[in-house]
Amino acid sequence: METRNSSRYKPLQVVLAVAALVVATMPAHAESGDPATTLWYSRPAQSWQREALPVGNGRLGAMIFGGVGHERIALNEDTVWSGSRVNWNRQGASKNLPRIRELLLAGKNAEAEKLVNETFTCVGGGSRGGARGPWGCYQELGNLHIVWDSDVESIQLNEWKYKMIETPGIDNISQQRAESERQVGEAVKVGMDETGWTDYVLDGGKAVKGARVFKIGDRAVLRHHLKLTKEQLDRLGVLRVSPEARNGRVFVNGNDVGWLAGWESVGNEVFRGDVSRFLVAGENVIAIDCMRYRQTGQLPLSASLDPREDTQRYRRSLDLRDAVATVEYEKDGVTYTREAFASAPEQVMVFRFTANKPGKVSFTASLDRLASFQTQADGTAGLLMTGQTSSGQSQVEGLKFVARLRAIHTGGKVSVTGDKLRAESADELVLLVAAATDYQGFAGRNTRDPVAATADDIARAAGKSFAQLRSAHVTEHRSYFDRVSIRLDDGKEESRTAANLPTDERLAVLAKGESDPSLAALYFNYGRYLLINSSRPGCMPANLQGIWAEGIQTPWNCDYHIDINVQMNYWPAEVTGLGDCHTPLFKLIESLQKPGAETAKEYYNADGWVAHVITNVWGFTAPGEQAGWGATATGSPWLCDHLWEHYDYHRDKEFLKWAYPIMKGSAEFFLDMLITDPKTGWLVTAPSNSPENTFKTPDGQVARICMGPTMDMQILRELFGNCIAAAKELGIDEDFRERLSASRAKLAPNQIGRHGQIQEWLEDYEETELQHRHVSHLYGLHPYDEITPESTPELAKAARVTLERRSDASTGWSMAWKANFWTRLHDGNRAHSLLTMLIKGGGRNLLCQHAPFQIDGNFGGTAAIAEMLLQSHGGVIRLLPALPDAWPNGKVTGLRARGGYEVDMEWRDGKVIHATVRNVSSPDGECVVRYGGVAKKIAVPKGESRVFTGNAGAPK
Ligand code: FUC
Repeated sequence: METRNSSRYKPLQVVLAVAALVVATMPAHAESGDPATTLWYSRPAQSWQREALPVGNGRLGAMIFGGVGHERIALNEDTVWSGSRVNWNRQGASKNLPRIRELLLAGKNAEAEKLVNETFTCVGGGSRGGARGPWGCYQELGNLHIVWDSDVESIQLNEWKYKMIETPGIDNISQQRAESERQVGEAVKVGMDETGWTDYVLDGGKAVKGARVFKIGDRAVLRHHLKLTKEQLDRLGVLRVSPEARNGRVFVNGNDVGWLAGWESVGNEVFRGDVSRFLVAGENVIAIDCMRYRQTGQLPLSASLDPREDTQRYRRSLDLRDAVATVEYEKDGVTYTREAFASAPEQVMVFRFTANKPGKVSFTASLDRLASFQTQADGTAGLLMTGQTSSGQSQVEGLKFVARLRAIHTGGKVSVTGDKLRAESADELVLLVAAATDYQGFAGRNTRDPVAATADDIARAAGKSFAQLRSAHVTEHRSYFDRVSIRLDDGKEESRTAANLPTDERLAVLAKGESDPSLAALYFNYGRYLLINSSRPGCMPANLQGIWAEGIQTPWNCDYHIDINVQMNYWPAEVTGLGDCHTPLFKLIESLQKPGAETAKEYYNADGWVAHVITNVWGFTAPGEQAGWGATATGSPWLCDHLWEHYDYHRDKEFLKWAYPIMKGSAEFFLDMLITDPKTGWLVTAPSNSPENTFKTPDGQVARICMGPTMDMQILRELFGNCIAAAKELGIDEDFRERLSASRAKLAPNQIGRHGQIQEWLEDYEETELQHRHVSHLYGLHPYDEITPESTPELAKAARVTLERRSDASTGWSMAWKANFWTRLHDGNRAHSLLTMLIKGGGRNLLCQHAPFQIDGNFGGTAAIAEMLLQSHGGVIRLLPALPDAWPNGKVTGLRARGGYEVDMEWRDGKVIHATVRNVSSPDGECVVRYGGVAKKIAVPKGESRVFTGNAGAPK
């Protein structure tokens, strides 16, 4: 095979030139925007995770709410982490390994689990310490608040009364719940008797009377009586509750007006909504049903009734091709427009505020954060926010972060007093925000002086006009986004009508069971958009929320879970032509080798390197803190599969030369770690888990620790196979290849259990939770391809049984994985049904809700859509392998196939009418294309294409 030593990607200039041409010639979108590339709404967002719209440039991110009187822009930078490096390895853990294995071989799983818990987990608390410990947590950078001038004063809601909701004497959980609900239902009613309630008085956000610490799980109802005059009623109407509330609901005069969200509310404003239609002149009762959800603390600490935000023609949108979020509305005869984007060329976020009449932009801007920050003036037109996260260790400095804001105005004036920036009567105001930290690691910016770096960023960007900044940004973004296009259509008038509705209304149409194929196209495009903007080359890999996170203690620390989640993030990368956005993950994998080699020695006395279930930006590779889930050691080989996949799509030997030693190190570890099960003679991993799942042994033990779970064996067959193929490609390591082949043949095989299912464990244990979200034992069906309907029909049938038994409904990412499984079984309708459940279960902003927001489901859903249209595993390019009936017509361009090909396709009435296979980088150009049950071998020289028309089985 030919060796390419040129860069793996097209020269950027060429891409940019092409993209610029496209920008210039594209027709303008209609009012509602292109339904496959526009998210839009007719009201502001209330919830960060379910409604706000994300913009990003791979490193910097913002969530746009579009509030009229108060715009909160939640800011992120991809290295804002707490924690620090420590040694999490348990010294000498390997001396316990023989005993753990002995117990497992003797079938004493529960005892083995106990011993693993005592002697074979990480030290230092692992991820449990979260934001406060050395493990750390990816956190918000802060918030940019824009409070527009108003001549109406807010009313602070300070005088509350509360009552605890308690259910003494009831120990049945569902009865407890029903009783709590009953009490809450009573307590929020307008005329109820408040005798015996405790006064709870606030002043400036602090409790001055009735202060009390509420424990996790404590539930209380708070009530506030508010007298409003007719005049006040005309001018006030937005209720705000912040920042300490947790799970619960808000009631106005007995009407349920919305939720106080759970995870997302780790301190930020948690409720903001126009409640004017529920208010009356005279006495009003505002009630909050509030439960402390994840942290002990106070009840809501600040609430106000703010000016009404009556507008006409309000529109909040995100254009995925431009990567620009826009807010537009009319107020008192003036049309206001805001635009927001995060520029990769300039490394700043850009926010522009303007109106169609001069002198209308007047507001106060501020930068804040939930904790650990100071904001000060930065010259006469800027603010500087600095701070430090907690390192989790007393002698170690936390990471320093900086956000710097600069205002550039046209007309009017700008001034700064203290930590506030005022814009008065400007025609237009552009806010530039730069941010950086001093994180030094495997990726990210790696600057030691974030104060200086942000000053440089701002100075550079401030030298350009808004139009220049915007057009450079759009061109650069499109150089990624326009690599692929998609159109899905069912030819129905109703679908076209639905497609032109605001995005939240399209979701409602979907929930009614009606169709809107272009919503799936939008979801697909959104997945590409999110990947481009959370994982550009050189940036940190996309974490559990990409780069978007709110709060200090974020869900699961917003880290990298390597037993499905971070891998799923990258499933769409190669097939949608975003192989370069895959590279941040490779940097993470590369960085795990060194700590992973120490872990391999300390726990297994093994060569090579290993990482288990979770990792962070501090090089964590030890087992997790609990035996029940922390012992899976195949996180690292699963990661290594991504290295091979990247090679397989591009056939770039330079990349393989770089990646192979990493893969080899992972294989070396398992050659040492595997043991022989004397009962069968098979090689198995021990100890391990089938990710996060529990079983029951025939003698009644409930355990999670086991040997040789099916997933491990599948991953190792894949790793060893890939290493053999890679070493062959590179013409090296013949002896090692032989060792791998010999061991590979002895790995415990896939087995079919007593229900006809793919067995999840080495033994046919009973599952304690049949519908568990992880379906790890189908790894061999997807992403690996050792189970296919064509090559292993019996196993494929068993995989079907497994999926039926697991059932469809689950958490976000789990449904996304199931959609992918069904595509590999060529059941497009079932995949479509799962995809629909996934989309419906997401937020109004289409962000996948685990819940809470977890981005893996977006990426998994995007990959599933690609797999419905094109598959290329096992050396065969399959056109429309799992097309659902719901998408009879469509067109896709730019999808990538393994081997180095790019495919465009158009289909009508479920049949391909036109397809092009281009050889982008295959050295030999020989490929097999399969469509409609017919496989053809064709030759496509490098740089050329083959076109298929009519029945695509017959190349022209
Ligand atoms: C794994 C999953 C959970 C969640 C977490 C981030 O532990 O089992 O469902 O997605 O990762």
